[in-house]
Amino acid sequence: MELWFAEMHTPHIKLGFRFKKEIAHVKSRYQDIHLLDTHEYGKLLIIDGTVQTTEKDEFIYHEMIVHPPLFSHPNPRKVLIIGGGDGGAAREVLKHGVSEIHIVEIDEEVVKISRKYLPTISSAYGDTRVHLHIENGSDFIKHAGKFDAIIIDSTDPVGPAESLFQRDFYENLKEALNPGGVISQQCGTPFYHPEELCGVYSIVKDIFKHAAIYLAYIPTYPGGMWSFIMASDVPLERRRKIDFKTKYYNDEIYYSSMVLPNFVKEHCKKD
Ligand code: AG3
Repeated sequence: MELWFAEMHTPHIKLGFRFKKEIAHVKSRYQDIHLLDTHEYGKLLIIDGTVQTTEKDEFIYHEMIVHPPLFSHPNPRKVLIIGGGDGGAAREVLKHGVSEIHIVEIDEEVVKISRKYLPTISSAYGDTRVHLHIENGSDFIKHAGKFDAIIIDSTDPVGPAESLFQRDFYENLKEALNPGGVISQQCGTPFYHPEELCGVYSIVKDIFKHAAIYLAYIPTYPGGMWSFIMASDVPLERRRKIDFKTKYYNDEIYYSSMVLPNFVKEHCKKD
């Protein structure tokens, strides 16, 4: 018998993964979490039926949620990650030689499963500069102190992550940034849900002096094309060249990822 998991991208479209076995299944206080061993993509982490990360393509998402914002900063020291319980974003942040990383993850079970079964993604937890807080990110940010960069590595904007896509959250983020600080956030699939991206973009560009939409190509996420936003009160420029190894991000991609197809520009009324 063949075992298949499929994420519904719309009620009429799904992407299926043939898998060998289910490694773990936990129903936490917040979400339904599965870890599958797939034939094509290595281990696959699923939350509430949506693909979060796979061993084979996680590098694209984790490099792209981290490196464009961090290379926009001349010398990031203290970084906050909201969500990101699997540790993949923290692993990339460590490459910048930062002094402190705080991960605020609402669901401890995501951390436990990742640490146990996804060692290449969760390796940052072994570093003494990484501090984990099991708390709601939108509460944490009100008493968090100040950071050079804040990365919002959340699930989709329904369920536990909903408050991370609302205006007062971004106002609090701005308060929690040091001068020259920068934020980034994943904003979903521009092909199927442009309103998610454009909603965040219109709030963020109101609150910060500079905001940019940028894209990456992620085979296992709905639509394949994925959107992110970064924002700051200083102009978004590449302030350093890369001096470590990556598999997706490079100096050219810093700028080319901000070049948008017309349908995205038009949806977000951006010229
Ligand atoms: N967080 C964003 C995943 C969103 C995917 N959405 C979907 N498949 N419908 C990824 C967490 C990785 N650290």
